[in-house]
Amino acid sequence: MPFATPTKNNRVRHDWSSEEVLRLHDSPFPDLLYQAQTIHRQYHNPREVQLCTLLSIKTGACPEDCAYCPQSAHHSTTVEPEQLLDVSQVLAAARAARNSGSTRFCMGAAWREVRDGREFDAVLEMVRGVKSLGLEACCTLGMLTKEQATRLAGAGLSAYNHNLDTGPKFYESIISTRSFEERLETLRNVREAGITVCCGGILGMGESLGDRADLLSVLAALSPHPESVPINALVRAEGTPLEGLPPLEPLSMVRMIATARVVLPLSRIRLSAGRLEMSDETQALCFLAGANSIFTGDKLLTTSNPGQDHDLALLEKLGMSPVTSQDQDETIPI
Ligand code: SAM
Ligand code: DTB
Ligand code: SF4
Repeated sequence: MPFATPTKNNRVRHDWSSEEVLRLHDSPFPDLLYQAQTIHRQYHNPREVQLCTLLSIKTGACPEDCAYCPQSAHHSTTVEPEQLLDVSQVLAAARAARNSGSTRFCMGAAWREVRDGREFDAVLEMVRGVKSLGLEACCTLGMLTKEQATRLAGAGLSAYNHNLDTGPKFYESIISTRSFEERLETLRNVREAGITVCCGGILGMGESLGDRADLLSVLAALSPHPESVPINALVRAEGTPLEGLPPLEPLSMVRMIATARVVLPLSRIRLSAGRLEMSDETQALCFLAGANSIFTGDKLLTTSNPGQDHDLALLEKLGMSPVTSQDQDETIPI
């Protein structure tokens, strides 16, 4: 198989067609992995993994109807809704995350969008506090206006997570209350405010391989590329419409990560939700394919995650290590 070209004139590409991405994705596994590894080693240290810690700062009762999400008020799940946490509670969790080796702390709220007022002011305070601990601060709060993005940037926010989740054609079968175009609009607001972009998707929701290729093609068209790209395996949460779907075939996660690595050569690819159901061997293959970030800690937002001890032991077994210093939060050139 001829090598796909991730760069042209040394610049990352923004013109990946979905067909081209799909061809790459479906190429023989040894060729795909070789190509992904070659690119990974060109732009990243293959032995390093970024550790990020998540905290749900406002849980449940979300007005959106995302079919995968245990926090949607449209589904009857085991998640108990909670008010916004206090700044002090959040900062205590951030300090603990830092002390156990995380370099990025990500705060998630089950909101459709940010509303100005007391709660947003508290979130800005959390961002300032997390930064002052020497951590990268990330938020995922739903839709943002340009002004809100600017205020978050002013508080020192390093990154904003806002996932496209899947390709534009499949999107409408998963979420009806917010559109793909609205997601892109928030991503533009984040970028214009000078905050780095964290944007990815979920595998295993019943999408086709073409939908996965569509997602990567849309991500590649963003300029600059998102600095972080979380690839989640669906956590089949009880009470959600997707709870009965079959588990994701492990090698399809490896293929998606390898394809993302080639198409988005400079981005950090995060092996995100779903690791609890993944063997160490699958995770090792994901690292070989170019994943260089994970969420650590016992909990994601509302569901379980492998414990930090297990993750550190796995990295050690593989001769790999956590990133120790902060990234420079650099924006990807072009
Ligand atoms: N409400 C905000 C939003 O949707 O942007 C922020 C929080 S939301 C929980 C963040 C992301 O978590 C979603 O975009 C989705 O990609 C991911 N997510 C939620 N539930 C999931 C699940 N059951 N399995 C995998 N990923 C999930
Ligand atoms: C992302 O892509 N995955 C994280 C983070 N960004 C916010 C969230 C995963 C959530 C999994 C389901 C839960 O724990 O509620
Ligand atoms: Fe709400 Fe975000 Fe969950 Fe959708 S993914 S229901 S917007 S918390």
